[in-house]
Amino acid sequence: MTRIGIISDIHAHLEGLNLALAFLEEQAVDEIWCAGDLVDRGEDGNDVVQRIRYAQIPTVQGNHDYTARRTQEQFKHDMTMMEFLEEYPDVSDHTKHMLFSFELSEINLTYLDYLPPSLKFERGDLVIEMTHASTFDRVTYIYPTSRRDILNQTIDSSIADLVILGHTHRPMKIYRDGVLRVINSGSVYMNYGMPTQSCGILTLPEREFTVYDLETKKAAPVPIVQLESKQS
Ligand SMILES: [Mn+2]
Repeated sequence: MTRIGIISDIHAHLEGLNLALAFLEEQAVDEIWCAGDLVDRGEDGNDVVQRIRYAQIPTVQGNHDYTARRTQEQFKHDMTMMEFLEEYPDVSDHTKHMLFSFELSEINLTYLDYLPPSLKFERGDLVIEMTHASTFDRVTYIYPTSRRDILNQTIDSSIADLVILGHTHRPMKIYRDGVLRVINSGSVYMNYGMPTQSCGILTLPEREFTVYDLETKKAAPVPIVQLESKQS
């Protein structure tokens, strides 16, 4: 039996990342994988990227990781922003941190640039694909409430037996014909809904997936979708 800790959407919040890593260490998982979006929104972009780098956690490139270098370059040349800061030097620390949160070191930017959009793992007889948004593009949000054909497309666009997604900040489990096919562990820093902070543990070869509330350290109920193969 292998237990894999799944984390996602850290968005420059070191506290959330540390909480998740401490919890998964406590749970003695065999591996930890990350479904992307290490940066933007929070203040700890450099610390988060460095922690993931040093721990050598297999990570895919989220949309925020993909645009990090461009965002930073644009900001440097954004005269309105620079003038704004000159004009209002006493802007709150929080706002300043938000504006400067994408000041990432060159080595961290390079790390983000070279993250793969998708990773495939083989564990026993199972192939598992991890990607940030969807299996067919890099932007679409896959929700439990998404149209059924979109959910089916998510499964059929991958050769994998099981797909791991992030991006929505909403944990979910999608089954087709009673078999677990798509999972999302939610965000370690802020979910839209309950639990507010979460990570997951995937157990193989059983294909069991449990989402944990990082505040209570307890298993959390998550939306489940049951699909049926199309009748031919
Ligand atoms: Mn995202």
